[in-house]
This record gives sequence, C-alpha cells and structure tokens, in this order.
Amino acid sequence: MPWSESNDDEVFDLVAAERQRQNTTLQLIASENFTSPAVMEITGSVLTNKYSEGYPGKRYYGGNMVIDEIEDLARSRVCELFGADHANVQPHSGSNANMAVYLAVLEVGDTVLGLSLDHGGHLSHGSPVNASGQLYNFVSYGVSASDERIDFDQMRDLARHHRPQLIVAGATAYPRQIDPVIVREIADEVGAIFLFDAAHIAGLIAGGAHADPVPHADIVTFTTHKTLRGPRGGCVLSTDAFAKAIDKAMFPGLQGGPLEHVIAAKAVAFREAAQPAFRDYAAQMVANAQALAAGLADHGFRLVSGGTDTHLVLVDLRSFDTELTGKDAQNACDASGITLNRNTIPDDPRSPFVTSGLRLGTPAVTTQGMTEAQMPVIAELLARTLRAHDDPAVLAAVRADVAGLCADYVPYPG
Ligand code: DSN
Repeated sequence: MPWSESNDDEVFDLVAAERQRQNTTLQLIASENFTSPAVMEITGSVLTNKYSEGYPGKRYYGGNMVIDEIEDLARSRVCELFGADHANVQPHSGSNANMAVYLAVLEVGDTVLGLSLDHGGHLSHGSPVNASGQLYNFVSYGVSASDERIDFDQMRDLARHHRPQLIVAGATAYPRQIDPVIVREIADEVGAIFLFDAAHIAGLIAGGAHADPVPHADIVTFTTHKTLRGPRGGCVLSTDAFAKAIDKAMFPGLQGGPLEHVIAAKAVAFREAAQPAFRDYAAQMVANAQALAAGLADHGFRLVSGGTDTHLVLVDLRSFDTELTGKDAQNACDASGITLNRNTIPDDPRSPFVTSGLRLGTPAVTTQGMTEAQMPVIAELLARTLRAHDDPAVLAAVRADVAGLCADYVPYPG
C-alpha cells in the first residue's frame, strides 16, 4: 500500500509559517540556534525507519550494519572534539542524559549538590518537581549575593557537611564561566563524583571560547542543539571507568530505541564544530553577548553579575521598570518580533511563572551573521518595546523594524 499522494497541507502550511516566523523575527532564546541544512536533511532521512536498540556490535534487531557505522562515527567524532575517552550519543535530550548519569552512579536517596534552579540551575539538577529531586537528595548551592557568581565557598561548605556522592556543575541561566578545576578540588576533597552539565556551553567549549571540562570532570553531559548548533538531542562523555555503567543506564535503563537519524545528524554537527570556522563562531557568540549586554545597560537594564562571558545575558527588569514583570515583557516582545524568554533572577521576589527577568542569547543571531554592530540595534528595539509594552502601535512599528533588520540576515531563504 503506497503512501497517500495528497499533501498534508495543514501541517506543511504550519511548517512554512514557522519558517517565516524564524526568518522574519529575532531569535534570542539562549538555548536555540539555526542548525545547518545538512543537519536538517540527515534528521529527515531514511534512518528514521530503523530500530537499533543496543549499541554498535550488540543490537537486538537485524539490519544494523550501516547504523553501527553511523553511531560509531558519531561517537568517535565527539570523543575527538572534546578529548573524551567514551561517548554515549543516544540521549534524546539533556534531561535524559542527566537522568542516565544519576541512574548509573547513584542509589535512590543518595545526596547530590547542584545549582539551585532560581540561581540559574536546571530542572534536572534536583528541582522538587523533577524526577531528579524526587529520587535523590539534592542539596542546592547558589550564587553569592555580592557578585551573583557561583559561591564556591558555599559549595565547599555544603560538600563537607553533606558528603555528597555526586556534585553537578553547569547551568541554564548563568552568564559566567564555571571553573571546573575548583569543582574538581571540592569533589576530590569529599570523594564525590563530578558531573559537568555543559548543555548550554558545549559549542563554546568545542570552539575554544570556554575551558574544556572533560579533563577535570568524571562525566560531562550536554545537548547538541544549543550553542553546538546540531540536531535536538543529548550526549554523555565520560572516562572509561564510567562507560559501562552509563551505557547500561541509558539503554536498557532509561531509553528504548535510539533515534539514529538524530545520531547521524549529531555526527554531522560534531564535524561542523571541528572546523576552524566554528572557532570564529564561538568567539563571535561571546563578543555579541557582551555587546548586547553593554547596549542593554545603556538603556537602564541591570545585568545579573554585571555582564557576561558566555552566549547569554540575564536581565533584571526592575531597574528599567519596577512594575514590569518578565511575563509581560516576554508577551510584548512576542508582539514586536523579539523572541526571548522570561527568567527568574537570583532571589527573584516574583514566581517562576511571572519572574522579574529576561534571558537573551546570541547563538541564533550569530549564526545569521550578525556581529557587535547589530547588538546595540537589538538593545534599542528591546528598549522601545518595553518602554511602550502596552501600546500596540509602537509594538507594530518595532516589529516592522525587526523585520527590516532580519531581512539582511535571513537564515533559511528560498
Ligand atoms: N530548556 C533549556 C533552556 O532553555 O535552557 C534547558 O533545558
């Protein structure tokens, strides 16, 4: 029975509308990017048809001779890119990568240190509403009130007091580099395993803009679709000592059949990230974030930690407008064609659903070819939006200017 010949216009039209949205509005969500046509082509390939539970050479289904080569290629490319002993490229997401690590190295109820969610951590670092926080005894460290940077003295004190089995470093809304050497020292002092969650900064590491945590951490997890610019998915790197336990935890422990079409696209992205041009891209993401931060400060926005040395900026809206919430600001930005997300700031007086902050990132606009020259323009567009956040005429005018800017940097023409 052949496939239906009639096009599913309903879905295809919606995809076309989303492409139009991405082409004509600014994408400033720090965890998003524009992946390459090659990555998208491979993600949509015949590999989606194949079941391949298991690992290369040890599958539970026949017909995996080509798939084995693909997964081996992805594993060897990513090990070379980051200098790792072992890679598991099967996680469907960063959360799954983290959960597989917990399953591999912890017993239920074990104690873990992680960055608190409202200071920039991630749900899978022990939030009480996430399985990580429900299955394990997470103790949160945070940023210090004085400089809003990770308080390593607090991390050390908590480690000495709680003797955790695991220390998790890494963040989703933290604009500063995290020194893996200090975390290693603390982990060694208390005999803890050290996991570095590099979800946001994997592309900065691959491109040489941030220090590689692989030589210092026992295990490194990351997502492949943020600064790394690959397909949506996750990855775990580890020393040989943890390889077997992590592979077993991933499959059959946590996931079933791997997404080999995505794994092949990860292999493409790993190769792209190994090219010399990717080093320029990584450096430009950081330069753009710093220029954006400076532009926003000029308009009266307070920047958490005073700036950034990553691809993202965390804005405290209260210095700009005490009444303006992150939720209302995000809605106004949606109307003016600036896509970003509201975010809690450290010790936010408002709820995580409302928030007092915004998170902005430069991975996508940098892929489009924007540089430091465009960042003050974006800061101005944001300030105009938020100064008149309930005035539809101003929002429409900003939206037209956003479309004008994006017209010079169309990510997916044709
Ligand atoms: N949702 C991701 C982010 O935006 O940072 C984290 O999982």
